[in-house]
Amino acid sequence: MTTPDSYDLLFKIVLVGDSGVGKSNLFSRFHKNEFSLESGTTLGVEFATKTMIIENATLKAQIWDTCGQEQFRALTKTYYKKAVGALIVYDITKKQTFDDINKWYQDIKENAEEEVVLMLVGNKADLKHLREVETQQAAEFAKTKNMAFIETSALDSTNVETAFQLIVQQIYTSFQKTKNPSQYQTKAIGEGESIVLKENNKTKESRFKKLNCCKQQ
Ligand SMILES: Nc1nc2c(ncn2[C@@H]2O[C@H](COP(=O)(O)OP(=O)(O)O)[C@@H](O)[C@H]2O)c(=O)[nH]1
Ligand SMILES: [Mg+2]
Repeated sequence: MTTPDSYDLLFKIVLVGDSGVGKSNLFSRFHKNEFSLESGTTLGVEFATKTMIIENATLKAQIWDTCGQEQFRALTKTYYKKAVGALIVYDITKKQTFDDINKWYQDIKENAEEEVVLMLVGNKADLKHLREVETQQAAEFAKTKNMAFIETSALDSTNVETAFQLIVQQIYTSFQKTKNPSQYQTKAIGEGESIVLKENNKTKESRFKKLNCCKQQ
């Protein structure tokens, strides 16, 4: 019998991007279907995990959110360590956050696993009347960097589940082709230290670990 804890592979995926683009809301929309109008709230959570079944394999996505330290461009090495996927998020209503994608891209390339799968995410797609970054422009940019691209809204839920599903699918495809499977051995991260805070229908597969990601390295 399959329990929430039995899985074939665990993939660490990090959220990066400028402060205020909606990373924490994408995170909470994904793992507990919640949205908050408050900005910059620290949830006291370092990562959440969710189990997905893709091509008969039970995959566990371990999604990491920052705790605001991206304001200082100070994401720690621990944050990127062993990440095999990254969602680089910008705000479609703020051109600057799109221009800053390059620096996040560099950061990931320098600190995450070599074959990290990247996805460019244009969030706040519900705010169409305030749009500053055209879909076409972002799609073309993503192509030049070999990244998938999607527009989301954490507010109305558009494409949030899809974004996470697509990246997990891509990581799995990449895993199946890799000559270096050891980089996917993320089972050790946090395992045994996690505690289940809630166990209801919505969150029964989400597990949380006590916050310590803001510690300076
Ligand atoms: N309209 C709209 N607002 C959003 C969306 N996602 C986040 N926000 C708002 O943007 C602000 C910053 O969100 P937050 O998740 O804290 O951003 P973070 O700093 O990247 O983690 C908050 O006021 C959110 O309510 C979205 O998809 N649509
Ligand atoms: Mg945040």
